[in-house]
Amino acid sequence: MAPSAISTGLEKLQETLNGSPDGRKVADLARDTKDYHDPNARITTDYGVKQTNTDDWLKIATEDKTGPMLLEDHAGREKIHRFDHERIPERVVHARGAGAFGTFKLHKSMEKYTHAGVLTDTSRSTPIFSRFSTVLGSRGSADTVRDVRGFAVKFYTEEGNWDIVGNNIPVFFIQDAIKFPDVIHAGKPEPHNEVPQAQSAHNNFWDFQYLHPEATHMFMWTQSDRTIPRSYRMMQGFGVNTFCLVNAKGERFFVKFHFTPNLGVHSFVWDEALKLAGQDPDFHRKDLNEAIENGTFPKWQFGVQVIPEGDEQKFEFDILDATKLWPQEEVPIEYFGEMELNRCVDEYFTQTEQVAFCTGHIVPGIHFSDDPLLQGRNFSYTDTQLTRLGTNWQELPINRPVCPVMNNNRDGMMRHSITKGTVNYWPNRFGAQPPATKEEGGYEDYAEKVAGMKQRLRSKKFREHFNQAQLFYNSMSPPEKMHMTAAFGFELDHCDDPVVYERMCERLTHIDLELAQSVAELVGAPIPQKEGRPNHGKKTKGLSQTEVVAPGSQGPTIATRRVALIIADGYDPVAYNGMVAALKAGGALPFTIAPRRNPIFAAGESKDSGKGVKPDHHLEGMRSTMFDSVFVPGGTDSVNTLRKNGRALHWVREAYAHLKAIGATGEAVDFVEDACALPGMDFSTSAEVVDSYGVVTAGQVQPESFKETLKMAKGAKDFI
Ligand code: HDE
Repeated sequence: MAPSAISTGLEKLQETLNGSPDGRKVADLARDTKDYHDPNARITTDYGVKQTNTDDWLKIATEDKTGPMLLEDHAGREKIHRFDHERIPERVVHARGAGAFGTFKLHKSMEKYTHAGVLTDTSRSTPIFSRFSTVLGSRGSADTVRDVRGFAVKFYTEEGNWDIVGNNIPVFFIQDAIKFPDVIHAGKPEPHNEVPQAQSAHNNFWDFQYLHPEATHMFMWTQSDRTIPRSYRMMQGFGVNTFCLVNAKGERFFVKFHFTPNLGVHSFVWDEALKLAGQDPDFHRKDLNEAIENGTFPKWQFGVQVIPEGDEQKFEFDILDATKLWPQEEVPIEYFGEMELNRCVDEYFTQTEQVAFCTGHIVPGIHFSDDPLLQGRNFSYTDTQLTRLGTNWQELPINRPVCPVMNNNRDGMMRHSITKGTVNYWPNRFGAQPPATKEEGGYEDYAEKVAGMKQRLRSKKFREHFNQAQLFYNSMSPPEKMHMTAAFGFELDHCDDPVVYERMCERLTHIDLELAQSVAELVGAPIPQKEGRPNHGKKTKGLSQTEVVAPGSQGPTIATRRVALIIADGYDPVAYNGMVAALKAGGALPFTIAPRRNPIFAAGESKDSGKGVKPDHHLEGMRSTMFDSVFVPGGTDSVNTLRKNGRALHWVREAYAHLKAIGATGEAVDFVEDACALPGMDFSTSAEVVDSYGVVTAGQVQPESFKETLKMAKGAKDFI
């Protein structure tokens, strides 16, 4: 028999496995992976019988007449029946997402805090799977909407799976899990008309935000640039909830988990995000795959903030309150390892869709705190998988651990494992499968004395909601504050009920009067005259995204940035080739854009030469929003053509309006300056353009000058 699809797939994956740091999960998945492109494989039914015709239903028919179809056609029925049942319920939140495989490498043992192998054994590389998501939108919604992003990581450790199910924002809307259905119902499309999709800009969301003051800190974050990230690769990840670590001596520590991206934190401007939602709804998932496929693997430094047991009460906030962050001046982040994403998924459904994260998945040395949001989440995640995936969801290839699994949980729909033996209970007369001792790696619960009154209550400190909302706002840079005013302006403009937008403006006076007044002016609410609460004026570091720097990273880089080079026939080949080479050398991704996708010819190059450059896209096929930067080389004919092309003009002007780095050489310098000029602006000196907006031009072009040009572009503040 010819090698089956399964064995070919296995061999291929086995090859990948050799020398692969995350080999354990690769090998594990290989058991269930087959290669569709195996040349020896033939189409079969699900029960394995090869098929000769999958295009015509079996029917009574002649060359002249098509008669009735036969129910007898099992293969026909199987094909339709399988199709009818392809969909599973999408996630009730975080339905839209993208995932990738990777590796976690521990650089520094954290044994002073925990005995978890994954955080103490520096010789280990732990395979991981990570999924990023939006929260409110359906599975088919756009990537770039204003929303919190999910940041979930599954560590396939030697002691079982450990999941961190985090977000790209360190705090949350609610303190107690029991409010989750309310906050999500309020944010999701309204019940009467299922509008709007994937946005918080509507009456119900803001009605709830006002009436539920504990959401104040979080909504300040959602109105910041954090909710319109440029890339999943450029977001921080936060565990949000307070977890505990316990060391070998039995000492306990309260911790918050942090992932800090090596590329820094960057965002779109709102206009870009809005346009991209229509122009390229898959922008973020494509961006993730593109980076991995190009070998520029996204990396994050992994760290914790630690509060030793006994110090819980030393803070003005309750350390179990998920609407509060731990200011870094008070509790610094200790970094201990690096997470890298280095392999795209082989199949979306079986991996990214079927992956199931649970906050309850922890390994020995890691524990829960009494954080009331976390405790409720621990119930919800396992529960929701039953609806999505069925009882045996932990057996799915993407979810199963790389260490042995053995217990007396049996049966249920779609059971895969076959467990040999005559008993399925403990204790049994054979002494088979006893629970593990602590020394054998068994999970030991932390013994904690608990006393209290049974009542529906949170402690006093949970009732303060505005201190950190102010702290966050005060910590923003001036452009970030400006963006927040505009974001509130947009969101509340979409609320048509004056009750909603007027009292939200009033609520903003509890944060900052000037902010409240600017927003009120925009959205048509009475301009507040009095502070609802004086601004304490305090700031803290690391909240402005301009301040987020991963330890050891080199700071802003052009690597992985998408740069569009716009040319037409007669372009200057020295400038074009020089820039392409310089960009590639810097790890950036150059894309050639032209009026057509058929070859474009350089100045002096004959159209009959059979050469020319084949552009990646034509001007109408893409938009400037999909690129980080635009470069236009000179060349009289090329620039003359571009000047007459409205779309070319729009490309440059739009990139300029989105504060992107723009470069031009030779004849293109004037073209770019004209394109960027707006009525009333003084462009008598290009220096003004350079200073304020990161436009870099060079009249004379020498190949060596490209290094310089690139350096300037890298330095242009708005590029990063
Ligand atoms: Fe979730 N959340 N959540 N959540 N959450 C889900 O689980 C829930 C919360 C987060 O890529 C669901 O498997 C409750 C905070 C992410 O597959 C569900 C509460 C944070 C993902 C659920 C919260 C998150 C989810 C839906 C309040 C940041 C996507 C599908 C107590 C720390 C994971 C699923 C993925 C998904 C419940 C609050 C992050 C219903 C009850 C806070 C990243 O179980």
